[in-house]
Amino acid sequence: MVPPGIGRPAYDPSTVGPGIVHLGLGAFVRGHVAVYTDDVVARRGGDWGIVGINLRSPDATEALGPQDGLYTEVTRGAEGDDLRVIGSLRVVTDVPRDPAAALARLVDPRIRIVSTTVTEKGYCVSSVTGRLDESNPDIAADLADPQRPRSVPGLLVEALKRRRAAGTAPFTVLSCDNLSHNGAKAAGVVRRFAELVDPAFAAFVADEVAFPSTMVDRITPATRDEDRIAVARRLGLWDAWPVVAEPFRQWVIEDRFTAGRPAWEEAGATLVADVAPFEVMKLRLLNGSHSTIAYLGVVLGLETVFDAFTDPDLGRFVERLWREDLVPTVPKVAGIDGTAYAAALGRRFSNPSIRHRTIQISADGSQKLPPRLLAPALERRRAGAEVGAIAFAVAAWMRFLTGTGENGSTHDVADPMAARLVAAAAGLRENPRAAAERLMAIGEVFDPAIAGDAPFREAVIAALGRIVAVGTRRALAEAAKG
Ligand code: CS2
Repeated sequence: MVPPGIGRPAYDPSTVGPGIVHLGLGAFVRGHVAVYTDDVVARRGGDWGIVGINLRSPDATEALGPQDGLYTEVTRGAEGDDLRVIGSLRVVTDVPRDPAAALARLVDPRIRIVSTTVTEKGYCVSSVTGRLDESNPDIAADLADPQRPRSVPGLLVEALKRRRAAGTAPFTVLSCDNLSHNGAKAAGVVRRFAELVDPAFAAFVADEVAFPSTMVDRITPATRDEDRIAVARRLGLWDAWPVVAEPFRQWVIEDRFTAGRPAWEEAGATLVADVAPFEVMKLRLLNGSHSTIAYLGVVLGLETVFDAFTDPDLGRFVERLWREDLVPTVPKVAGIDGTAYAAALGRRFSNPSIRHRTIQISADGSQKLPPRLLAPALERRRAGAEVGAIAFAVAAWMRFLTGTGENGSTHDVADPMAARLVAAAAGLRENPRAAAERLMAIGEVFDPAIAGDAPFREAVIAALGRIVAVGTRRALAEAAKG
């Protein structure tokens, strides 16, 4: 029994059939796609239940399986928590435990959409070629044994093939990851994988499978034990995996679905013909400043985004980064106002109750830097502008790669390329220029067009030199002034 004051599904979840498979069942999707879907099913009904599949870990199955997929969404504003039980997640499973069952879910004819939050690395794209990375161990394994896939492209292609063989229409692939042109990226890797296993089938994928792009946004930190305890107190029962998120949420979706979709617009989503301008705005202004806050925050011992953004030097530096280097790259099209968006971000980052840890956001910098900070740097340089703030942020990432903070603390460098990055950053204190040059020579992170731009290179080298010479705190205070 859900106590009064706590929201619950306005429908009987057990009667909702599956319509969506979601790959990558972390915190984010449960605070976003599943909430929008819960709203729509409550208003309109419809068999749009979500089957959540994790690709790597069985944690979600263990936590949510015994509670029939039900979990608590905690909307955490500055004034307190609003709790609501979400009913749209109907089934939870994972690939490691039962790969055949996961595949069977994707082949189920009732499934009309496969959405993903598999992070940047889940796409297995080579950042050098921009295409499917055939040397990625998961891709190589799936190419050798396509019927027992474990990568995202491998799973999608095998499922689509089996559907076609059974005369079932293909699902729409809905990427919800923080990548620029996420639909096109998903399409690229799936089509290439199909071409490698069966060229005739690749033509079918190209003609018949839709890959709309989306921009997703809601700050959703990893759930902590304190959150579980707070929820248990209010709910009167133990929820093994509630999700905590900020009040703000946004979803902009390209309206190209071949087999129908929930009326997500009724839950506040915006359906558009072209997501790209929204994606650019969000990836650069939100995620670009997030990464900056993360690297500076970890090095300076600032635990959360709130701690970091309300630090006067860091907050001021982020305002400069937005104003000088990032807002000018946001397209000026209808419905988009970079300055207003940045101002709203300032308020979101100042929510004291959201404990979003800088170390969490610091993960996977090699994947995150290119779309968030290096792409806008290149655009600005091509326009003849200086990019001093971005260069300082990039230097902060380099400083972070040393694995030690300013106060002698140590931290993890979590990154698929960690070994290479850490090796390139070795000796950074003795010779910052050489370390910056070694790092900028890594083509998987730095497009040669930006790494080869002398003013950008020199700005990064100078920023790192200053960080090493006077310490991150003083260098940041200087950089904040511009
Ligand atoms: C963050 C994002 O971890 C990160 O890299 O920048 O998860 C961010 O919180 C979301 O994109 C907000 O919508």
